[in-house]
Amino acid sequence: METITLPKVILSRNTLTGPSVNKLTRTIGDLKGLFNDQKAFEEQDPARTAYEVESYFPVAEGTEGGLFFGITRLQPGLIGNEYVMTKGHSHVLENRAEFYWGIEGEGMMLFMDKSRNTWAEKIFPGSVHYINGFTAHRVANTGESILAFGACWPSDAGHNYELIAKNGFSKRLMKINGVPQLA
Ligand code: S6P
Ligand code: ZN
Repeated sequence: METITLPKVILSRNTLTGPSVNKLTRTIGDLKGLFNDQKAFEEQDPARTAYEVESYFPVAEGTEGGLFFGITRLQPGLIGNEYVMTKGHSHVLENRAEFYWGIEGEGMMLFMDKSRNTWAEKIFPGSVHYINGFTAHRVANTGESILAFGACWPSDAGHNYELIAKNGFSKRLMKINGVPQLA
């Protein structure tokens, strides 16, 4: 057995490469129903990329005790007055926590607890965000360029997209008077 090997995955600023990297692209069309301004949403090209995710799953999904690692590159822009954002999710195993961190660009991390209280933290290169269990999370790009961020989460957390798709967050991140505000 080789005792010195090369890593399976390389993180180069905002990009994860290697044979073990899983890639996912979400288009604007995949975000149907999430934005407040339906008319503005329909004026968008549904095939346009909203974000790309590169993930490393070193163990099988659902494994207790393992970790997953991912990088997301979220495009800038507004749909109506609402910033382009990720779908957002909570975890199937609701007590599972997660770290996000800012790599490039600027944005806002949105949190919502089980009582539907919503709050936000600024994301910027070097910012670190701890997401408690029982807390839904999503990211919005409030800048003029790509927002790249990392995530690390338990391999048995699972993703629950349905709750957010159905009920949304209790507040939206809107551009009001030229600045991001929860409304
Ligand atoms: C996975 C981690 C991220 C997100 C990605 C896209 O747990 O939180 O990799 O999957 O940022 O967001 P979403 O809400 O569409 O999964
Ligand atoms: Zn998560």
